[in-house]
Amino acid sequence: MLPVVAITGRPNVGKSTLFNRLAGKREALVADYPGLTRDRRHCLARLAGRRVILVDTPGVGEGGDWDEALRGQFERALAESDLAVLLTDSRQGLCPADEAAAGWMREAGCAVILAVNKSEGQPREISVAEFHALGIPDPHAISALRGDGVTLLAEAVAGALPAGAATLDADQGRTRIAIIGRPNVGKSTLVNRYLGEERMLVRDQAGTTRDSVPLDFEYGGEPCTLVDTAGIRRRARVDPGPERLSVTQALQAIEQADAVIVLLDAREGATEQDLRLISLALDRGRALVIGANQWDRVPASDRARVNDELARQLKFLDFADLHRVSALRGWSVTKLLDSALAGVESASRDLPTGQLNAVLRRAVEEHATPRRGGRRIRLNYAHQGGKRPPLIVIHGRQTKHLPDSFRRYLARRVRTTFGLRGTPVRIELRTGSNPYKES
Ligand SMILES: Nc1nc2c(ncn2[C@@H]2O[C@H](COP(=O)(O)OP(=O)(O)OP(=O)(O)O)[C@@H](O)[C@H]2O)c(=O)[nH]1
Ligand SMILES: [Mg+2]
Repeated sequence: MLPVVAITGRPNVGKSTLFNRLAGKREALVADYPGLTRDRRHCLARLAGRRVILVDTPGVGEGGDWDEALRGQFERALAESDLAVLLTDSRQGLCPADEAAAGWMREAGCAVILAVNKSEGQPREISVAEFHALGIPDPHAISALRGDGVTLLAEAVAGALPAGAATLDADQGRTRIAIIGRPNVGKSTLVNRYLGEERMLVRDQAGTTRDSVPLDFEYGGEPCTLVDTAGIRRRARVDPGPERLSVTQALQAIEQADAVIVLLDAREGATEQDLRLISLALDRGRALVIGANQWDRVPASDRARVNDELARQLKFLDFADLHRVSALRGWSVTKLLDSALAGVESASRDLPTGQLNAVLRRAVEEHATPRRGGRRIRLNYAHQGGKRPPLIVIHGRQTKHLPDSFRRYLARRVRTTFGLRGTPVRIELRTGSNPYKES
């Protein structure tokens, strides 16, 4: 489990600015796919070397009023967090809403670090003076915009986090599969189907009860573990209410998995939230398979249309298998596992340098790179820089001007040549004669 850090505070104090600064350079080098909804409120970040899930929250409590809907979001963000940064604005000074937020966090028993933003150009003591009244020790004076004090803040946050809880160990030879999806799409039904169907899947710890090693099973001789999203702890300081999409939970599950099954409701097609979940799995580079569930409930006369619509919506995901399934009836549910395992196998493949360079040469012959200032962008040399997902490092000249569409084209060529299924392929471009120098 990764620790979760929420950035909270009134509107306009600079939460999103701080979020963006702490998020830093996106780890992912997956090309941006047109049509993907990206989540700008959650990200994986590294604070003083510690990996965390960072959550940006909407501003609450303007003028001491609590907008009910926003407050609900605020409470849920806190309930899922290990620690909150309460951000205030030194220019506006202490506001009733700051006091309300601090009071509420105290009630909720939430660990809080206070940061006084927009403090550039004045001594720390002056910035923080009136905020001592909030009763939160050691306020930080920062400028999210300029970066002043942000490193110290990040260190303080990292230092205040609980010791790392155990995550599933990557090297136990088990393939870890997460099932994520919006509420009520049928995740639990699918999990039960996998774990209950003894003919199909033999759980390999005979005699162990479901609560001790509940989610290990064997599929086609392959030891697997279902990453249990339902069991991913909700920090139950407040009643979470009816099941809602928790991006934080989904991120925790993605983090622990080798492959992700995104389950959606075929009757509704790929909704914006489904696309958001897909983008989170892609950003993390996980092997991916899509299950269009409740297929048994799509009237036969409507299936062709629903199918076309899904294919159109998910066209950008050309490398991921899409299966029409019914978790309830057991239709095609093993295909999801087949695809997940195939995706992990593809993601782990060795891609020999000679063949990669042949792919690169042919790709550029058949489709010339664009020109930049009269000269073509050059792509000279490729090698594999990593696995799970495959990372292809390409060295050349002026590579930072290569359009995303060309990057996607290269990824597609690599995938088709090597027959990779179910995994994104990352392309990292470098400019410079020294292959190991960053552009
Ligand atoms: N001078 C100064 N301005 C800042 C700083 N941080 C943010 N701002 C500005 O404050 C304004 C609000 O910043 P946001 O990051 O959008 O604030 P927010 O808290 O996310 O706002 P909501 O999400 O609407 O609640 C923007 O104009 C920022 O450029 C800072 O450190 N110094
Ligand atoms: Mg914001």
